[in-house]
Amino acid sequence: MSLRVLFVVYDNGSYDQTFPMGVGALAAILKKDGHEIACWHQDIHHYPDEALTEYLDNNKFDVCILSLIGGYYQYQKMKGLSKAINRSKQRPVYLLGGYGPTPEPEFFLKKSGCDIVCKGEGEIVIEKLMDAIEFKTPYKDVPGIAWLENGKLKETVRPPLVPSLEDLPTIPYELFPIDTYKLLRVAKCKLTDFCFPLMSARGCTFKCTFCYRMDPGYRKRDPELLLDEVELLYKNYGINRFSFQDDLLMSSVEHTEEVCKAMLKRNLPITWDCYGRLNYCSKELLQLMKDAGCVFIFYGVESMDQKVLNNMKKGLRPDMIVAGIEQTLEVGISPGFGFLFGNRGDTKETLKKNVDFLIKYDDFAEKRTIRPVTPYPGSPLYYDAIESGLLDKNNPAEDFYENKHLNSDLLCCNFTDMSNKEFYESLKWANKTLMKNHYDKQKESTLKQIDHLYDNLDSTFRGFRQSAGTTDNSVSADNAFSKTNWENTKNSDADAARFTQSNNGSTNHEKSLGRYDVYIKNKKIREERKKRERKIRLAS
Ligand code: B12
Ligand code: SF4
Repeated sequence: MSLRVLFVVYDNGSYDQTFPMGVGALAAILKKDGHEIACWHQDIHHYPDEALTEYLDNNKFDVCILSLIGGYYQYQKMKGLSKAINRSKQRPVYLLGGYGPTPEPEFFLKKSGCDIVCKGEGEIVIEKLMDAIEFKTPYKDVPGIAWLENGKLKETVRPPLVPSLEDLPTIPYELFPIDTYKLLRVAKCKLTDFCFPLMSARGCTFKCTFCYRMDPGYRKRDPELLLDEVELLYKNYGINRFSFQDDLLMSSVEHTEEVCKAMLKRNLPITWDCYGRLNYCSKELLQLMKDAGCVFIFYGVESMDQKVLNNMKKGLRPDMIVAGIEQTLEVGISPGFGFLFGNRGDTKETLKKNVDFLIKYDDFAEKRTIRPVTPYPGSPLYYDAIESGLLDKNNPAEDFYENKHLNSDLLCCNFTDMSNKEFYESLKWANKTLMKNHYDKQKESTLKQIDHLYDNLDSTFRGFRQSAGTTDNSVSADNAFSKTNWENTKNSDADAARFTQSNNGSTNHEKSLGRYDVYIKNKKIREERKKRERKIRLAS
């Protein structure tokens, strides 16, 4: 016998969608165990919440699953969808899981009316829970879950994490509308790229105070098996741009090297982006990443003030940040910047440092704005907010979700010495300055393009509309002609090349292992030089 399971994928209010990898991971386990899986894709079809009631009334499911992170938007979606599920005439067993419910299971059980909250990584939990549901055995024997019994919270201990990510079954992509998901737009993608998220590892070893890590530790995938999945997605779905969503692909120099080596070995015509750490940057490593197809690295910089960085346990120094960003730009990778305002120690002056930095190093790959820090439930900052009275200690989750975290661009808790009024005035100034800079530069570049078009009668111009609304805003005056609506006319083969499309590859260079060998050689030279310099320093 098997269970009929429905995944409810909520609407993110966006015109393009990120494939829900958590749902995919759970679907892989359910498929392996022979359960029947369906998805209600509100994210793609934008159905009203009530349509879920009708769907459940007309289609019998044993279990329905909602996976949720802890944002205000997801919380509101959860409330509407829970109502729709609970109203159904043949309501299935309703499960919630993910980053949102895990640290505050009781609150989510009560608010959603769901039957069970599943905590942390889900593969082991879902397998055992499905058995308990199917064979009607007690929940208390299932690890990593929480439920209410006569209004009282019951919880079981978390199971150990899956020791090796290689033991997990591959996501059953054939069960999902990948042709829609691959239309996702990401920074520095071309109009013709098919983009898709992927994980090279799970976890993060750093401990930034504002960040909630649901599970401890760090587990990486075998780079060769990771590349098997890249190859499968490229060959089966034409995906040629991979957006690594693990907390930190650059979690260590070693892991970054291994992934790059595997990318070079396969030599697929793909590009990729990832999250990076500035303390692991070196020009050689970044060059290796570039050679392996990396076009964009999103760095969590957070602040350019040392005290604020220390307060949030970021493990970075402003000089390290500047060096890393300069090296990134130098090798030709576009940097993305995450900045926060409102951590302990933040003032108007620290904010100004952030704005100055963003303007100086902005390559216009994305719009730059700064957001207030949010103490997401489960993060060290959440407990700091509770302890310092910024969140109600009797029901912090209720205070967070219902009263304080109403929008990611508005203050949730004020950790600074500024008044809320001063805080907002500062942030308003910062974001206006950043946006003005963005649009000024865009205007400047567009006007330059018009000059270029008519002065040079450039027949490769793709039309003004082609560039409107694209994510490629590479519009600095210097690179005005690398915009998406301009094709490369610099070499004599340009005309032939622009009408010839043998595959939808987004790189124009061959990736070869020779580049890895060059990297290793340069790394050795750099290490030797460092050793020599150290010896001289010690001797003098
Ligand atoms: C991709 C992503 C997004 C995508 C989500 C798209 C999608 N369809 O999934 C988008 C861009 C929408 C997004 C937005 C935000 N995100 Co985000 N995002 C991520 C990211 C990078 C990857 C998520 C992922 O796919 N993980 C891989 C899968 C395998 O893991 P998973 O989804 O957690 O699922 C596993 C478990 O949670 C569990 N599980 C989940 N559901 C269920 C259900 C059951 C029944 C069971 C048994 C188990 C279970 O099992 C799964 C397999 O092990 C994570 C960081 C990370 N590396 O996880 C941040 C992360 C989830 N995001 C985060 C945040 C804060 C946000 C924002 C709120 C930020 C903001 N202030 O704007 C916004 C939301 C704003 C908004 N308006 O919606 C935080 C979450 C913090 C929190 N406490 O919830 C994270 C952890 C980043 C971080 N380190 O801070 N995000
Ligand atoms: S913010 Fe980034 S580096 Fe810091 S703990 Fe979270 S994932 Fe790790």
